[in-house]
Amino acid sequence: MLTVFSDKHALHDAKTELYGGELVPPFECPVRAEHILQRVNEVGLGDVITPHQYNIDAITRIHDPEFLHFLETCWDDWTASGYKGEAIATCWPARGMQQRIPDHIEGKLGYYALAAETAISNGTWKAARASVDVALTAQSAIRDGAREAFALCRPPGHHAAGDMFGGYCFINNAAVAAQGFIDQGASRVALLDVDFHHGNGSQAIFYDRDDVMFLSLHGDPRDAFPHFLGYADELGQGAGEGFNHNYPLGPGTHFKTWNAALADACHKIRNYGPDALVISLGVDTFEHDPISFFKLTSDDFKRYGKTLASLGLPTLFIMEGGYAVEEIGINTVNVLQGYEGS
Ligand code: Q9C
Ligand code: ZN
Repeated sequence: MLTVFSDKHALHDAKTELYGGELVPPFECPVRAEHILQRVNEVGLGDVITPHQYNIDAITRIHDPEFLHFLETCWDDWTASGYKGEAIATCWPARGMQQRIPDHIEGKLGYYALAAETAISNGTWKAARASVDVALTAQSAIRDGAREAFALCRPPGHHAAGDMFGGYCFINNAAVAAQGFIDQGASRVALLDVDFHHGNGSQAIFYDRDDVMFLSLHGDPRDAFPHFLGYADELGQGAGEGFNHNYPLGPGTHFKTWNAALADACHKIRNYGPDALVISLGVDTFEHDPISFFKLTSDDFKRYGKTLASLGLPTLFIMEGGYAVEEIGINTVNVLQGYEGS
C-alpha cells in the first residue's frame, strides 16, 4: 500500500493544551506521525512519497475562505496583539449572542473555535496545508488506479467544520478528499469514521447531501468529546436525510460491541453502493489510549482492517487521532495490514 507523508507536519508543534484546567504538552504531537512512519517502513508496507502542493481551490470546496484566511493570519495577529502565550480561544458566541465576526483576534478566535484545547502557534497553518496536500495526493493515487492508499495526515481533520477548528483539527482532510472524488466524477462516496471521537466536522459538512454518506462509530457524546453532536438520531436533513449514521458507544466498549456496530455500518455502505470509501482512521479506540474509553486491543485493529477490505471498494485511509504514542504505529499499521490480508 502506498503511503503519503510530509515532514512539514512537524511545523505544527504547539507547546500548550488546556486540559483539566492545566496547560499541558499537547496529546496531538509530532512524534505521533514519526512513530507511524517508522512502523510503515519497519513492516515494508510499500512506497512512501511526499505530497504534491495543491491550490487552495480544492480546500474552498469544503471550507469558508474567510475561515481559511483566519487560520493563515491568526498567529501573526495574536502575537501583534502582544499576547505572550499560544492562541487559545476563551470566549464564544454562546446561546442568545450575536454571530457576527469581531475585529479583534480574541473575538475572531472565539468565533472560529469549537473548543479551547487546541492552540494555534507559529507553523500551524503551514502544517495544516501540508496535511491536506497529503490527503489529496493519496486521493489522486486512487483516482489514477490504486486500489488503496494511506494518507499519513497530521494535524488530523475530522473535527474541523466548514468554518470551525478544534479537537486538534484545522482543515478537514477526509472531507476535502471525499469532495475530490465527487469532483472527479464519483456519484457516491462513503466516509466511515472509526476514530474514537465523533467526526462532527465531517457530519456537518455533508449533513444535507446524499452524494457523501457519513457513518461514525464513537464515544457517546453524553460522555465524550465533542459532547454536542454524534447522537444516533442525527440522520441527515433535506436531500441528506437517511445518509448520516451515528453509532454512539458507552465507556468500556470492547471489540465485540464495536465490531457489531462496524458490521451494521458496512451493511449500510454496501446498500449505498459508493464508488469510493474514505476511512477517517483514528486509533484512539485503543485500550490504553490516554484520553479515550474504548477497549480495542492491537490485534483488534488487524481484524477490523480485514472487514474493511471485504467491502471491495477503492479505499483511502486518512489518519486522524490516536494518543497512545508508543503503540500508535503498530495499531495504525495493523489496520492497513489487516486490510491487505497480511
Ligand atoms: N477529556 C482527535 O482525536 N479533548 N481529536 C478531549 C478529553 C479533545 C480529539 C478531552 C480531544 C480531541 C482528532
Ligand atoms: Zn479522536
